[in-house]
Amino acid sequence: MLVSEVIATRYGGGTVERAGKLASSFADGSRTVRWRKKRETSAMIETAQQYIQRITAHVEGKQPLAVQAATAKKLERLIKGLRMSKLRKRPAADRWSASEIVAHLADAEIVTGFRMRLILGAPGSPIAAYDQDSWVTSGHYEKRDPRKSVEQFRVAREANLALLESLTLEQWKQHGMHSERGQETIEQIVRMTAGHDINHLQQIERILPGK
Ligand code: NI
Repeated sequence: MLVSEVIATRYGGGTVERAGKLASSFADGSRTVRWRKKRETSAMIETAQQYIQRITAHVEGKQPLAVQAATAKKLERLIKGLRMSKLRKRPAADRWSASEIVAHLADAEIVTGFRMRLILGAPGSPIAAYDQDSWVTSGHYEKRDPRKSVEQFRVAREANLALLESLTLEQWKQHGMHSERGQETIEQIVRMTAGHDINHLQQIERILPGK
C-alpha cells in the first residue's frame, strides 16, 4: 500500500461533523461568504473554523485522494458540449459563472501546490491567505476559456498528486502557519482541497442543471 493510500484510508472515516444542509447554499468562501436565498440578500460572515468544517464535511466518509483524482474528469463532463455564452453566464450579478468557478479551481490548484512545496521545503513556514474575489477581477476570469481552465487544473492536479504519492509519513504531518486558519498540515490541506473540489462541483451542477 502506498503512503498516500495509508493516509487516504486514515481519512476514510471522517471526524468532522456535517455542516448541515445550509452549507450547500454557500457559493464559496475563505473568510466571507455571501448567502443568497431566492432574491433576498443576506450576508453571513463565516469564520475560518466554520469554513474548515463546511469544506471538510464534503469529504466525510470519502477518500480525499480518490476525490481529488476524479475531479478533472467530472469538470470536463460538466462543461462538455455547452456553449461559451452559457458557461460564462453568471447566475446572478454577484455570483460566479461556471467558467469563473473552473478558473478559480485552476488557480487554487497552483496555490495549493505552492503551499505544499513551501511546507515541505521549510516546515512551519507562514502561508499567506489570498483574496479569491480579487483574483477573479485581477486575473480576468471573465476572459478565461473554461476548457483551458480545466486543462490547467488537470495538469496541476496530476503534478500535485504525484508529489503527494512520493511523500513519507512524516512529511504528511508537516505543517505551515496559515495567516487565517493557523496550523495546517499537508494531510489537512489534502482533505480541504478534496472538500473544496466537491463544493465547487456541486455549485457548477446547480448553475448548469441537467448536466
Ligand atoms: Ni473556492
